[in-house]
Amino acid sequence: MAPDGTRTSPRYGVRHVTGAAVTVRFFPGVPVELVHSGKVRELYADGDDIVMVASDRVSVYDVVLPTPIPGKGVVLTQLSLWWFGQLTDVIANHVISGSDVPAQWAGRAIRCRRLRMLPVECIARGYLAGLGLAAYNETGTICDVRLPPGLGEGSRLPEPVFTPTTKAAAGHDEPMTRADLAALVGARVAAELERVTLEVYRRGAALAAARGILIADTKLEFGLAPDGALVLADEVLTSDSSRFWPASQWQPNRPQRSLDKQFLRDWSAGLDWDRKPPGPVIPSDVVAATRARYQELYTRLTDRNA
Ligand code: Q0Z
Repeated sequence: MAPDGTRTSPRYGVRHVTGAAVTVRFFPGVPVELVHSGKVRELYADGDDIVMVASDRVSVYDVVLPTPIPGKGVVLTQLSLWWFGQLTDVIANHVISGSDVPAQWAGRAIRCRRLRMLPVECIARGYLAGLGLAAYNETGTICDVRLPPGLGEGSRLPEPVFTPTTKAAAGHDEPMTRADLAALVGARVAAELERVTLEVYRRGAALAAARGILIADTKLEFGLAPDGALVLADEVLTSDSSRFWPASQWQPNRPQRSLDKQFLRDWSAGLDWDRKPPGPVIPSDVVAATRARYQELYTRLTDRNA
């Protein structure tokens, strides 16, 4: 604690001081406490802020592979920051800083406002794939929206649709109806989530389409600020939250080629692997090709060098 008793910023020093209590919460090299570890990212608490850190880990068929893709964490973090910046007129976001982060995570961490997260994944779909395709094939609908008959894998939808799902602590996320969503977050917030999710998707998809990239779908997460305002959180329009397809290769009624992971999928499909953990070690040529695809995605979307 400083001699005058003021609170020290809990950034990268040694102590976190609140009033008279001194909480030593740092250990060398990792100045913040881990609060959540995901498949490819970690979430840390730093005082009142949270720091989201993207690793270079990659998953195929939902299995994290033992070999990292160097640069993936930086590219996806920079892409997410860029999208947040493109979307500020649509919705406020949780970003405090992409640079005020511990040095060992430079480029792949974002300091964020800690929000009260809404327990829902807000998905917008412009094309049929994944769980949206499965729901359509079973019922002709997705989240109580009836779709025209005759659509197939990869089909473009007449209009983008909002398909929220529950965030299951364990197991698979379940589709929700609009009534489910309203019961969970209230009618006003539910309507706002739908409007903003579709607007983010439309803006992203239009921008990407002008650069030869189709965004099939995207998953957003939102939180509430202390004043009740809805805030866009987590990551935005990255390849870990969205399906990116090269427009030049799009053809309905078949699985689409993924802009970034196709090398990994093609390579792993040729292995004698049951798609269960542990995943196979990735050979260096496949690492290099995958890395180049992530960089190409970033450069094509943002016009910046990766
Ligand atoms: C994000 C997640 C990750 C694992 C919680 N601004 C925020 N305030 C409070 N909580 C979150 C956020 Cl973004 C929050 N997640 C998702 C991110 C690793 C899980 F990096 N969970």
